[in-house]
Amino acid sequence: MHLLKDRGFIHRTPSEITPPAVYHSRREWMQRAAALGLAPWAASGAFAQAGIPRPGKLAPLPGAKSAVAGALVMDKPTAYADVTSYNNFYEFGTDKASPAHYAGTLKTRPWTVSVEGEVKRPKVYDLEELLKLAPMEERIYRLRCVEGWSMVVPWVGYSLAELIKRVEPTGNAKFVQFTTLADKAQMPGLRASVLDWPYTEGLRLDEAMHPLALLGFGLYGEVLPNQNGAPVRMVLPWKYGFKSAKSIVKIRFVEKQPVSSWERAGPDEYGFYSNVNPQVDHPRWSQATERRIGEGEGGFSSLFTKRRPTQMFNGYEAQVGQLYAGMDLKKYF
Ligand SMILES: Nc1nc2c(c(=O)[nH]1)N[C@H]1C(S)=C(S)[C@@H](COP(=O)(O)O)O[C@H]1N2
Ligand SMILES: [Mo]
Repeated sequence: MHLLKDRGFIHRTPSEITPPAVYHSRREWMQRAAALGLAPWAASGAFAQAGIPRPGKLAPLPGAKSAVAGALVMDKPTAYADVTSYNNFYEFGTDKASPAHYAGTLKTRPWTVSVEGEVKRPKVYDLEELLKLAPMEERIYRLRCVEGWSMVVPWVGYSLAELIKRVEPTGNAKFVQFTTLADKAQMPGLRASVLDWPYTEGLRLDEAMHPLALLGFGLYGEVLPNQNGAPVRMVLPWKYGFKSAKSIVKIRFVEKQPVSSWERAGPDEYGFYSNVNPQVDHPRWSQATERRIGEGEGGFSSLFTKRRPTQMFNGYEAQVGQLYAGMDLKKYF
């Protein structure tokens, strides 16, 4: 913790985090869905088919329903308004509302992602090429933030494995490192030294190859809003949210386990694996339960809504548990 404190910043304890406003749009949406006889947790694609429009704020990016095991959870999706206004994207400030306010300055075209390191076919991909690389799928994932809140988001993208297969990792590639854009002209949050910029994250190669590891380009049937990591980000539903780097410009294959930004800032608090685990608490708070954003209509959500139990690997144990067979998860947290 020492290090984060030295930087004049400390990750707030969950009780200090402001709850998001409760939006009427969600209630209306649920009512319309009910009137149409749709299950409330139906995917946004199903809503579109039933004539309920996508948010209509950004360019459409449809995805076919994913056939990947575990890719479509049955939980109700969190309202678009909440998903796009309650964000962690420290490059645009540390308050939950800052990314929605300030990420308008992010320029997402032209955009390239350099795929490099221990691969036979390194390549600087243009975004347009990445968009066409594999068929877009809709995936409804739970997102569990290390701070103790969660959301359910209908993402659009394809498995990162699709890209990895094409660049052909060498025998030396054991880990993958992701790097976010760091441009002071576009990102006002870089003036604060909360983290070492650029934001970096890492995965073991077999984790990165898992079909649930998503390269995300959109949500709710549209391209990603800037505050959610436009134009391309990672989405790792079984890990704490900070593992899913936003606005990625580099994917590097390496032999040694990379040190991620959060791990460097607070090694006792943020481990390399950071798999969601209700039995391994954060040193300063329990991880046993979580608050689902948008739950508890009526404005009393933070204080009086029952927290829900957090699930092992965020509920994806059947799909990803084997990746960690035999590992001491208290040690490799
Ligand atoms: N580059 C970058 N990526 C980031 C973050 C960040 O601050 N910078 N925050 C992480 C955290 S803590 C979470 S919980 C998720 C939030 O994603 P969302 O805003 O789309 O819900 O993004 C992750 N990716
Ligand atoms: Mo987070």
